[in-house]
Amino acid sequence: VRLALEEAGVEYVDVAREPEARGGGYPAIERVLKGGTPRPFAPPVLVAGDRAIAQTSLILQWLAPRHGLVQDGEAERTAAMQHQLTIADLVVEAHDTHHPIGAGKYYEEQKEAAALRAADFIEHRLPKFLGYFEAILTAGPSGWLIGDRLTYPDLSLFQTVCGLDHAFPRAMERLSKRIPRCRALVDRVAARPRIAGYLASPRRLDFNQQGIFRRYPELDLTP
Ligand SMILES: N[C@@H](CCC(=O)N[C@@H](CS)C(=O)NCC(=O)O)C(=O)O
Repeated sequence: VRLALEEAGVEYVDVAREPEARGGGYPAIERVLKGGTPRPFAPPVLVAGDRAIAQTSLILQWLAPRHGLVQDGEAERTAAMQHQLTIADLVVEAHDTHHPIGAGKYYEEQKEAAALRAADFIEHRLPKFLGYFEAILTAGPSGWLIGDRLTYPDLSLFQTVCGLDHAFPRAMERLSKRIPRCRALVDRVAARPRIAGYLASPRRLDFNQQGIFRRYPELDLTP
């Protein structure tokens, strides 16, 4: 969501990262989660005017036509949402490598299952998902997922590949030669002037051990 706002050059306030004294932080998240119709289940939530929209894919679908991040045609918009939802599936599976039993339990309570799940993810699911996007990029001449310019699922694929590089550096290194077009897309997104400025700024959050893409070396390929 941040990448879409940054690429579009939209001003926004990342309320969770504002100090509580300025109306931000956890109380601000709680306020947003209690408001809205329907009430959101979980962050992220985009508040725009009197609207509060939850679910990453829906937020992106709502933002994209307003900020030139998707083409006008129905076929292109459907393709964008299809790619976005496939990326969302991949993100859930990446998360489940470290939390295969319960999202509410600590990683340390599910390490054995996590090792099995991560091994299967690395051997089968990761190459299948990224191989799929590689094939989509190979089928078109532009190097973007849809048509001849960047759309919001390109940003999401960028974020996901960066996250996977962080979480599974050895597995991603091994896979890299089989996904040159995904790699080129990542470089191309990172070089967009607004995105480059964002990535170099304090607004960009580092990957960390509380997020979706966590680095547990024991879950990566053995060296
Ligand atoms: N499918 C949702 C997932 C949202 C999500 O998992 N949010 C996390 C924080 S980033 C959360 O607070 N989850 C609470 C929960 O699942 O109980 C999306 O893409 O926005």
